[in-house]
Amino acid sequence: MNIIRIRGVEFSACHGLNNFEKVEKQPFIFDADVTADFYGAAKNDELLQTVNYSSFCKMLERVTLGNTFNLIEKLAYECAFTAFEEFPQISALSLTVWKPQAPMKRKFESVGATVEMRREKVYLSLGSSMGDKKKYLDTALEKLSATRGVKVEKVSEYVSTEPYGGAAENMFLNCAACVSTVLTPHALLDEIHRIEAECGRVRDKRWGDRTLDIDIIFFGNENINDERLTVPHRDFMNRDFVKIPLKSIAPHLNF
Ligand code: A4P
Ligand code: MG
Repeated sequence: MNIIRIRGVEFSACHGLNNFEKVEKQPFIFDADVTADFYGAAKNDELLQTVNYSSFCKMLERVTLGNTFNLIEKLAYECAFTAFEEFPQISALSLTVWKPQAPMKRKFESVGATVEMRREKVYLSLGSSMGDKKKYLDTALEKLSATRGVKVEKVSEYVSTEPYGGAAENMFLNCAACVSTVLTPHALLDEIHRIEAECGRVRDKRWGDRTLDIDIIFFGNENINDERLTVPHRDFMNRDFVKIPLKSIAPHLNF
């Protein structure tokens, strides 16, 4: 693993819940551990093949000085999202924002917020069996693309499939998508539920007809089994409408 370490980068800026903090500058200090494969850069002694720490600090400065947020949590997230958007070489990031002069009537050294993010490859299965099915799949993919921290990398052809499971009556239109994301699995699930709701999804009958259904099939190499999420998807091996589109965009996947 290769990590570029940045410590103590300081800017004077206006962030805080109190009104006076929105106009009076105070110091914000950043520490970052930037994970990026810089073997090529080391081998060739070539800056273009790594994350330029000076450009990274300029990005921190632009986000910090260009906004006024209530919370250091928000500032940390904004910087982390922007880092992944602007530096494709970054695979993981730990970023801390310190606020040593936070208005607290007690003696303290500093307060800080740390965001840890990792870029993961995720495979999704999308399906629609009501209304303008193609439009629902198109809209879902647009909404996924517009979601902060999510990038749609590849989408399969749309395929018309027989209803599976017994409860649905209509034919489905299905596709698979590969997305890269820095969201956690549960945060991505929340965004998926938002997109389903915005596309008029009503949760009534299990396996019933629906305007839009998005299932997470794989999330990196993660195995998750809790009350909200089972990954890999618990039933995908029995579903050709998932496996065939998925194989078409990711023939390397072993299942
Ligand atoms: N959940 C757990 N794991 C996951 C996961 N990996 N991805 C939870 C997404 N959600 C996951 O799902 C119920 C709950 O499952 C979610 O709240 C989430 O927390 P849901 O979408 O609300 O309910 P559902 O879709 O009615 O039930 P279920 O069991 O998820 O149905 P499926 O498995 O999605 O099947 N036939 C064809 N030809 N094509 C289809 O696309 N789809 C279904 C739905 C049935 N038949 C079909 C198709
Ligand atoms: Mg579902």
